[in-house]
Amino acid sequence: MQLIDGKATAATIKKEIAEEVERIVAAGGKRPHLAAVLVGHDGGSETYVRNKVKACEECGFTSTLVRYEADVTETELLACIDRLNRDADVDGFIVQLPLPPHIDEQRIIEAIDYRKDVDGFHPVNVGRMAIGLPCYVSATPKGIYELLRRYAIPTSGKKCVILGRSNIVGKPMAQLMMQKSLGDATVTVCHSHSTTLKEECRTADILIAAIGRPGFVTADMVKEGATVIDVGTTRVPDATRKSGFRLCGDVRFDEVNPKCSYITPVPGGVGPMTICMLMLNTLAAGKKEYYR
Ligand code: L34
Repeated sequence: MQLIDGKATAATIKKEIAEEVERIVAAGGKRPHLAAVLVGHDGGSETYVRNKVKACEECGFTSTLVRYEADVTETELLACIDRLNRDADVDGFIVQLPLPPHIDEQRIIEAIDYRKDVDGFHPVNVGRMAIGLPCYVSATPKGIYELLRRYAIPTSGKKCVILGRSNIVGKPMAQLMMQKSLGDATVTVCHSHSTTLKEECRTADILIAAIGRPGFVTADMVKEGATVIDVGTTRVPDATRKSGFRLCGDVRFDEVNPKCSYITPVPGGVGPMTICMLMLNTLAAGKKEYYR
């Protein structure tokens, strides 16, 4: 059981990005600029956005953080998106999810200019990715794909089981893993209505857990020698910690670890790669790699 070190891999990639940015700037080009919109004070979102701003600094990007209280109106938020869409200095931006329940998330996502949608959540990017055209690919699936590639874990012809069908992880992950010349895997997606979930998991060469249920994947669900990717980062109350909580993955690491050939830890696995892939998408936005 080799540990897949997402934190170290992300650090390597951020260094590569920083070097490219300095080359671009030295040649008279523009420093990439990422803006992030954060609504309210959700603990997880605060941490993730803080890490994104910090990653921008490490990569040599310009960053802007736009903050709103949780009672911001949808109209105000749409006006903010309109400003960012038209701001020529901003190459890409994200609106951190989840949003408060009175705001229509899908409406917000569709208001973002798809050419600046470095999260890859806009239907244009989702659709282009589904048919294999150049586009922004959402950061978590892209980060997982990159980890598999950098650890030389074969995917072609392998059985890949994905737990969860969310728009930001499960669905795009399935697309990448089945895509010709990318994953080339045989993909099964299981979710809350699946009746043979455990049996499916046991057949997986690559098991990707993205359901947000701490400790859901137990040793009896994992095939000997499988690769296990844990996307879960649920905050579980823990009185022994200074913060009052600990991060808990979807996989019972201690019992699953001995069975598999590769496994990602939580924290330090998929999370840092998510942020790093957002940086890669922002670099592409700065270079106008996909869209003019
Ligand atoms: N718009 N909303 C938008 N884009 C995204 O890409 C996200 N996501 C998900 C939630 N909402 C979003 C993130 O940024 C999840 N996510 C995310 C990003 C980073 C980390 C986890 C989730 C992360 O850095 N995890 C660290 C631990 C951080 C901590 O201490 O809590 C890790 O090592 O797993």
